Amino acid sequence: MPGIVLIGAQWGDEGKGKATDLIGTKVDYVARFNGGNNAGHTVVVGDESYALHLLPSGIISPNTIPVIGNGVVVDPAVLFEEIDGLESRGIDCSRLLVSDSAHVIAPYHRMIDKVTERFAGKRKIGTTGRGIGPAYADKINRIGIRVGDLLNEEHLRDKVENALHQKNQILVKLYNRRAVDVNRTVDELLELGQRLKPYIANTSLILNDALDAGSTVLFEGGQATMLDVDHGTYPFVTSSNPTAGGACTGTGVGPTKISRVIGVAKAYVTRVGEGPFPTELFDESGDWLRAQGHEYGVTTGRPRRCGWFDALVNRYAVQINGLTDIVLTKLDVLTGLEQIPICVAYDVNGERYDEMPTDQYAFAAAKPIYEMMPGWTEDISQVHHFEDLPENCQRYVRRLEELSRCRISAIGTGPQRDHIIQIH
Ligand code: 2SA
Ligand code: GDP
Ligand code: MG
Repeated sequence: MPGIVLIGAQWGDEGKGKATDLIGTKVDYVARFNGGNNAGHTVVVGDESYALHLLPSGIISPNTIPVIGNGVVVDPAVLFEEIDGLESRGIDCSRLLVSDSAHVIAPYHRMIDKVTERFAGKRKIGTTGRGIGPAYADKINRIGIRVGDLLNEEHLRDKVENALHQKNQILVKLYNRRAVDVNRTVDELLELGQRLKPYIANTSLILNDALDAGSTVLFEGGQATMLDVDHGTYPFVTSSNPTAGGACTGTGVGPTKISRVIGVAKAYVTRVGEGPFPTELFDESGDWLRAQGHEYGVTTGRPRRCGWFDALVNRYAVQINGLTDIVLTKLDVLTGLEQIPICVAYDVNGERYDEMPTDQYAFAAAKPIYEMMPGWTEDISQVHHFEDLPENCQRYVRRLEELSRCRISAIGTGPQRDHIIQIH
C-alpha cells in the first residue's frame, strides 16, 4: 500500500485531520498537496487538541515525516507561528520538509484577498482572507514567488518588482490604497527565507525515492471536493485542486504510485463561506446540528452552515476522486434524532435530478428530495464494532453506503483518536 490519498468528500471540515492522524501513525510520510493556511485540521490526542493550518497532520506522529508539497501555497510567517506553537507544546517539527517549488503567500496577497472581498459586495466568495486566491492567481499568471526564490536576493528582488508592478497601480488607482514597498517586502521575505532554509528540499525526489524503496506516503488534502476550482461549486470554491488528482500535481508523484483513495465524509454536511448548499437548514434543526457538532471554523471561527447528508454530493465525490473507501465521521452527532432525512435527489425548477448537475445555476436552484430514516437514542461513542451499533444506526450507515456506491471502511463516533469503528 505505497501511496494513499485522503481527501474531503463534501465542503470541508469532514474530520480529515483526525482521519489522517489515525492512518498517519502507520505511514512514513504525510504530504500536503494543495491549499495553505486556509485549512484548519483538528487532531485530538488524549486531553490535547491541536489546530493545524499549514502543517500536515502527520506532524503529531513522531515517526512520520511531514511534507509540504509544491502544490501548497506557503505563508512563511504563519508557518513559523505554527511551528513555534507546536514546539512550545513539546511537538518536534524539525523533520518538516518544504518543497522548493511551492509558491509563497507574500503580505500583499493577504491584503489583496481582503480588499477584493470587501469591494466584491454581494459577489464575495467568503474567503478565509489568508491570501490564498491571490497567491494562486500569481502562480497561474507566472508572476509568483517560489520558496526557493527566498534564498537568492537578486532573484527575489526581480520577482517582487515584477509582481508588484501591476498590483501597485491597481491598489492605488482602483482601491485607493497605498502602494506596497518593494524594499520592505524583499527584506521581510529574505529574513523568512533564512529561517526556512533548513526545511527546504526537492520533495518530489524525496517522495519518489521513498515510494520506490517501499515506504508508505499519505497525501493529505486540504479543503474538499466541492471546493475544487475545477470540480466544485464554481465560483464559490477555493483556488486549488483538493481532489485526488491534485495529489499528483501537488507533490510531483505519478498516479501509478497511488493505490488507495479515501474520502472523508460527515454523516451530515457543513459549509463555510458563500455559495449554494441544497440541504442547508435554516431552522432549529440547523442550530441543533451546529451545537451538537461544534460546527465553527478552525481558522476563522465562523459558524458553519449545517444541513442533512446529501447522497448526490457523496456519489459525485466517489466519481471525481475514484474513491476506494469512505471514512464516515461525526455519526455520534446524529444521536437523539427521531428521524434523519437523507437527500436522494434534487428538484430543479420542477425537474428531478438523480445526479449532480454541472450547471451551477441549476445547482443553486436545487431543492432536496428527502428519504427519511429512523434514528437512535443510544450513546455510540464507546462502540468499537459495527455490529454493536444500534440497529437503526447500522441501517443509516448501510443506506449511505448504498447511495454513495462506495464502501464505508471506518466510522467516527467522537473527536478522540480512539472514537473510531474500523470495518474490515
Ligand atoms: P479561500 O480562503 O480562498 O480558500 O476561500 C475560498 C472558499 O473556500 C472555503 N474554505 C474552507 N471551507 C471549509 N473549511 C476551511 N478551512 C477552515 C476550517 C475554515 C474556517 O477548517 O474550519 O476556519 O473558516 C476552508 N478554507 C477555505 C471558504 O470558506 C470559501 O468558501
Ligand atoms: P478537517 O478540516 O476535515 O480536518 O476538519 P476540522 O478539524 O476542521 O473539523 C472537524 C471537527 O470534528 C474537529 O473539531 C474534530 O475534532 C471533530 N471530529 C472529527 N471526527 C469526529 C467524530 O467522529 N465525532 C465528533 N463528534 N467529532 C469529530
Ligand atoms: Mg477544517
